[in-house]
Amino acid sequence: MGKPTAGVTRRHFLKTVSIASAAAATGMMATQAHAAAEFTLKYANNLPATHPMNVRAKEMAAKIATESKGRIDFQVYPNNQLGNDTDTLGQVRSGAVDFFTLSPLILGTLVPAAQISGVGFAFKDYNQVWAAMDGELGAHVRKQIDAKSTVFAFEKIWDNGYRQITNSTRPINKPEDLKGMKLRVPPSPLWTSMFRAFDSAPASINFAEVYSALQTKIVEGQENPMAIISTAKLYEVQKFCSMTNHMWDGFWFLANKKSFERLPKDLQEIVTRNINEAGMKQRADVKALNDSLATEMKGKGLAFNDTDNEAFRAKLRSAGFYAEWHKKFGDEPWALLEKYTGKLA
Ligand code: X2X
Repeated sequence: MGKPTAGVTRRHFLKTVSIASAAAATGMMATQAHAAAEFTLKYANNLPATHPMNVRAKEMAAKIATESKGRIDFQVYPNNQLGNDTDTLGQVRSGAVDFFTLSPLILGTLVPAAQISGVGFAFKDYNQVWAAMDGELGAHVRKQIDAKSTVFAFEKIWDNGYRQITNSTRPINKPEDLKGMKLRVPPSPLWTSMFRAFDSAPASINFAEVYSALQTKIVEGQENPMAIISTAKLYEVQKFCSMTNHMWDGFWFLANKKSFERLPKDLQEIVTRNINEAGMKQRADVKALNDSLATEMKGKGLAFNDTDNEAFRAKLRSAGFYAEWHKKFGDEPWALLEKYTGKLA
């Protein structure tokens, strides 16, 4: 700090020095706090910061910092900040990213068995969803993930919700309305297979590129739960929303095994408990939001129509979709799925 210049009173100078010193000290404390984090953990996801996933993730990160007494700096990177889903899956496999929430169907590009929770029209309601995913079907999928990759999934899957079809061309009232429609689907063999069974023209595009693909008409439509149609503002580039509820979808909270194992056991417990607790809160938020948005989305200009699930389910059956995926997953996993859903084909 320089000597007082002519015309600057001594009192003013001392006041400036004390403010500057306090600021420096505060800055130093913040740096020290940051420096105190023994472990910096990066969690990436593909959803807007306003989606309940990120609201709960931020809250969870703060709890982990507090409960670990600052030893963990749990950093949340929403909205594809560290790359799109395909890129980030590679990063969590290598450990460049420590945690990543990913749909079981996109994870299917690495662990095919994980796609079983996304079979079209499988779960009739959330009672069936959570009985299966918190029960033997979820345990089966997590075992496959652990056996086949360098990542593992925490016990409580986070929610995405039931998916609806939006597009800019026509309402989808019956399966025939999907014929030839250029629809974006996430990169996953099952998603592509399902919309081919509907005779549409599915295009695999990562979520990071969906808004622009719809805006430039590379594709006519896409399918997602209402909370994503809203928070990603897809209503700005779509005209119709058909309530097909064609699939329940979730997000496995994935961790790189080596990254997690570097944590001492007490910190592993803090991270595990908070991720599962946040997942349970996020489930409640997502369901409430998905159930609440139709009126608001109508106000944004989306034209809504309901559909007859049975007609779409019958189309999948006649196209051989259920038989194809029963064969791909195998008799035992399929029987495990039907234990919760009832007979599907
Ligand atoms: O990519 C999608 O459509 C999304 C955001 O729902 C998933 O992550 C599966």
